[in-house]
Amino acid sequence: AAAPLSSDPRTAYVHLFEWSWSDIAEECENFLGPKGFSGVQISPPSEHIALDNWWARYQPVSYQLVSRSGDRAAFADMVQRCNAAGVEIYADLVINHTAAYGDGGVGTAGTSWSRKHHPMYGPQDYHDPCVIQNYGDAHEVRYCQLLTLPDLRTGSDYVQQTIADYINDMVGLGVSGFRIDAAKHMHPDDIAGIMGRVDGNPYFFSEVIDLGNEPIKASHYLHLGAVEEFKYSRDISSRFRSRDLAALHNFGNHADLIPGDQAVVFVDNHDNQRGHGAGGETITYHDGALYDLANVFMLAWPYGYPRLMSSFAFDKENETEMGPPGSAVHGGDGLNCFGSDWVCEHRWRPIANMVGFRGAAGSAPVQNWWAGGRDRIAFSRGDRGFVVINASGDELNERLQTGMASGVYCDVIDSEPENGCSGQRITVDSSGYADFSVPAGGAAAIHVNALVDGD
Ligand code: ARE
Ligand code: CA
Repeated sequence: AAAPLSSDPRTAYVHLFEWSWSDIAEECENFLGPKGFSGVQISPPSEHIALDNWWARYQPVSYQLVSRSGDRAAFADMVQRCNAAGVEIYADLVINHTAAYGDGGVGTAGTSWSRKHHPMYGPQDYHDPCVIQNYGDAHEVRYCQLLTLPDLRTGSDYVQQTIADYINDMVGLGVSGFRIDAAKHMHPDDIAGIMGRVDGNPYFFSEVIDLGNEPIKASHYLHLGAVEEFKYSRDISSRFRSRDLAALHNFGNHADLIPGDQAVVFVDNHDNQRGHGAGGETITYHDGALYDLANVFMLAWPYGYPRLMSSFAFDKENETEMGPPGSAVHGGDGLNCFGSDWVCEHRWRPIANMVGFRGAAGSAPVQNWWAGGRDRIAFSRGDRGFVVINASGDELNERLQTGMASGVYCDVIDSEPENGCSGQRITVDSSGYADFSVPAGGAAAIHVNALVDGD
C-alpha cells in the first residue's frame, strides 16, 4: 500500500506522454530536478503491439521492457539518472488485459502473439469472452472485456504472481511508483493480491474514472493507495471555462471528492485531452492561456498530488489516434519543445515555476482569500506564497494583503527567479500589502524562495 503523501516532500509530477527513455533522462537532469518536480509518469514500458497509434502502448504483448520509448538498457539508465536528479519514475501498468488489435501479429520486441496467447499466459488465464457494454453492472465491468481487450483472470494466483514479477523487475531497477491502468476493471481484492506479492513499498495510484454515476466508486480503491480524481479534472475545467473562479474558495474540500492526501489531480490527461475516457469540456493546451491559469490554480491549491500533462501536438478534429512524432525532444539542434511536435506544457513558464511555488508553500493553509468579482481571485499559502489569478478581460490593478513578510519578491509567472529576475518585481510592505498589476488572462505569484531582496 502507498504511504500517505501529506508528510512527503512530493510537489508535482509530469506525464511525459510517449517520450523516449533517453529524452526523459535528459529532462530529469536538465529541467525537472532543478525545477523541483518530484516525479515523471512514463508511458507503459512493456512490449506492445507494433502500430503507430499512441494507444498501441495500452495493448501489451509481453512484459519485456522493450517499447517504442526504448529498450531495457535505456529504461534502466533513465530510472537511475532520474533518481539521481531527485525525480521519481512512475510506470503505467497495463495489467487488466493483453493485446487485441488485429487479433495477432509481432510485438515491439519481436514476440509473436495472438488473442489470449501471451508468452506468460494461455486461454486458461482469461475470463470468458463478453464485452463491456453497461458500466452500471459492476460484474460486467470487471469480468468482461474493455474495448474487446482479452481480460486477464486477475483473481488467479498465477496471473497475480506473473504481474507481480513484472512489477518487481521494475522495482529492482529503481522505479518508485505505478499507475494502475483500468483499475476499475479489476476487483480491488485482485489488486490487493498483486500488491501483496510486490517488493518494497512503491507508490500506487489507480485509474478509476468515477464521476458519481456508476456503482464502482473511487473510494472502493483507497485502501490500495491513491486514486486519480476525475471529478477534479471535470470541475476545474468547468470553473475556468465559465470564468467562475470565486466559486473555487473551498475547492476539493467536498464530501464528494476523495481525501486530498490520496488524490491524484490533473487538469487534463492523455485520454480526455483527445476525447477518450470521460470528460467533455476538458481544458487542454489547445486553450492557450486559460490552460496556464487552470494549472497555476491547481499547483497553488493545497489539494491532491498534481500531475501535469506534457503532450505531443495533435489536431483535435483529425488526429486523436495519431502516435508521437518521430523526432526526439532533445535533438541535435537542442530542445524541440514548443514547436509543432512536442508541446512541453510542463515547461511553460507559469506552469513550471508554480512547481517551485508548491514546494515553497509546503503544507501552509490557504489564507487571505480575495475575490474581485467572479473571475479574479487571490490567496496566500500561510506566509509562504501568494498568487493572483485574473481570468477577466481587463488588466487587474489591486493592492492586496499577501500575508507575507516584507521584501522584494520575483513574480515567478513573469520571469525566472534563478536568472536575476528580469521581469516584474513585487514589493511587500511591512503590513503585508503589495500592489499587483496583472494582465487580462494572466497571473502573478511570489513565494519565499523567490525573494530578490529581504529586509
Ligand atoms: C483501441 C481502439 C478500440 C479497440 C481496442 C482494441 O480505440 O476501438 O476496440 O483498441 O483493439 C486506450 C485508448 C483506447 C484503445 C486502448 C487499447 O483510449 O481507444 O482502444 O488504449 O489500445 C474506460 C476505462 C478506462 C480507460 C478509458 C479509455 O474505464 O480505464 O475507457 N482508460 C485507460 C487508459 C487508456 C487506455 C485504456 C485504459 C486501455 O487511460 O488510454 O485506452 O488500457 C465512462 C466510464 C469510464 C470509461 C469511459 C470510456 O466514462 O466511466 O470508465 O473509461 O466511459 O468508455
Ligand atoms: Ca477485468
